[in-house]
Amino acid sequence: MKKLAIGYGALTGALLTAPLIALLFLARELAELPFPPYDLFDWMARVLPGALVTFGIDRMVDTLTLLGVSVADTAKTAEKLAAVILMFLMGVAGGAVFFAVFALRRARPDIAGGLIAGAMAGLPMAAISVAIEGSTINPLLVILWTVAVFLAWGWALREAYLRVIPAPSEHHPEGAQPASTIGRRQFLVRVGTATAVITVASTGLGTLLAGRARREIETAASSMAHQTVSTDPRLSFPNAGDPLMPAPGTRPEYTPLKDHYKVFIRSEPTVIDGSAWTLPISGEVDNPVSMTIDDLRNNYEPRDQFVTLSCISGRIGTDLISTTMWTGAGLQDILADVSPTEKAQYLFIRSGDGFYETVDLDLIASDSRIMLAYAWDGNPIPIDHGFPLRIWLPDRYGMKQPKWITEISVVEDYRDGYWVERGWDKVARVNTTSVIDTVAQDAVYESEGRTLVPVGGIAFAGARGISKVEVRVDDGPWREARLRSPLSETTWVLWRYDWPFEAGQHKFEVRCAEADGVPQIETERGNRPSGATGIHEKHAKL
Ligand SMILES: Nc1nc2c(c(=O)[nH]1)N[C@H]1C(S)=C(S)[C@@H](COP(=O)(O)O)O[C@H]1N2
Ligand SMILES: [Mo]
Repeated sequence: MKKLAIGYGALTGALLTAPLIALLFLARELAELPFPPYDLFDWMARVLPGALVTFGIDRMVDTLTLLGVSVADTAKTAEKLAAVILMFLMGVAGGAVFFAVFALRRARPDIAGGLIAGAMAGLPMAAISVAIEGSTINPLLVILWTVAVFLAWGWALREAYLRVIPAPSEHHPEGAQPASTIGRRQFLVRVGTATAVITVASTGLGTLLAGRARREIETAASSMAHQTVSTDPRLSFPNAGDPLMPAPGTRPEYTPLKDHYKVFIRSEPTVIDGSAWTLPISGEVDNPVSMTIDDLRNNYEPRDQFVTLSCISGRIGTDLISTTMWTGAGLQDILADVSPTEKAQYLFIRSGDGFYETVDLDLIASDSRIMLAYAWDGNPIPIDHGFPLRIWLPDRYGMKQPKWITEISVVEDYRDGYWVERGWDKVARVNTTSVIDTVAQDAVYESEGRTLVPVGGIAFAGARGISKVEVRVDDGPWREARLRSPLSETTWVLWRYDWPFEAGQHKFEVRCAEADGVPQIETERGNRPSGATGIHEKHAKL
């Protein structure tokens, strides 16, 4: 009977947890309530050791890459699926444990038993949601809703137990059919049907509503757009006159916004209502302020900058690198207005998703390009990329550059940022890297009696510029590639090398040097803690 009870408990857990998750999803889309599966998953990612989380992410990226799917598009989907499955399995386990406990004790659970089980799940879950959602949702609402929902789950678990597990008096000698078998079967079929209906209906309705809040904010943001940048950056590329055409198959020099890579710590991007948002800058300052997005736009000379941003977790040849035009207010100008005190040493920046970083005031003083950016590609920064405000630091990996900024404190003491606390580099200066995008076998052409294959890609050295790119085929001599002038001194450089065609299987390698001649590090090194180094290679059969 005990084994049977565990089995029925697991089944009941499954039948109750599926509609629970679906209802939580619907509630989130209807009323912007928290979605515990994501919160639990995000919380685990936050509290587990950084090395373990990175390991997990890397294995997932490897798997996705092996499956041949785009990491950028699929990683978050896989993560969300994992979050939902995790909560479902916890519900299955919870049901099994509940049934096992009472079957072992040969006790009938009373209402309190069910509610206690619900509270044991609901209270920690509520605490986790409050911790993760931070100030974005009213904590009292989060607690009430989460606890209520899980209490209902516990209550239903107990009701199911009473119907599924026969009372001890009904026990029959081995082999005899318990009288309740038929009733139990009918009950489970009924619960199963109700489960299916609720799960499908809630998921369907939730999907229909999905992204409602987000769309409202997007509409509001785009109505601000006309105040942003006057010219379309794509109409005025500064290097438009450069005659060097990239090899066919080279990535776009200016990344279409929808293709810009995305990295964020939570399962979903953080949605901030730009019209209600203000940025407090306080702490070690003589003149604390609170700025609206219009203050930042109107009171400071807008700075446009073509920027290549990259992620420290990318391996050699990664997709986690993109280029667009950033517009914002110079941080030196803003600091001049708030006037830091003698003691001030750092900015401590907090974000709406719980992310944080420290920026050295000396760094800001040394580089007038550092800005608080409110526009990308001439429009308000997209929600996924940090609407309404993010910082830009030239020459640093993305991990040092908070999106969705909600608060800036000027402080005396240094504090490690979110990823630094999890074992990544304190400075996170971009490693110089070069990548082969294409060996354009379909674009082979004749020139001066020779057959040439265009080979091309990018090279990037943060804000240090690129002076040279070299290509080597089959371990032969390094040959210099031609460089296209970049969009700015802080973007990648497109290069091209036309290789004399030889049929067969070949290995192509690339390396580069910074503007002052410092070569890229050729030694192969993994991404953690300071970003990957090594030579990118591509194999092609011609
Ligand atoms: N608030 C916040 N800012 C953040 C992050 C984040 O998770 N939360 N991720 C950082 C990392 S690791 C990178 S690589 C860049 C990515 O910016 P993007 O998604 O706009 O490309 O944002 C950085 N800023
Ligand atoms: Mo990153």
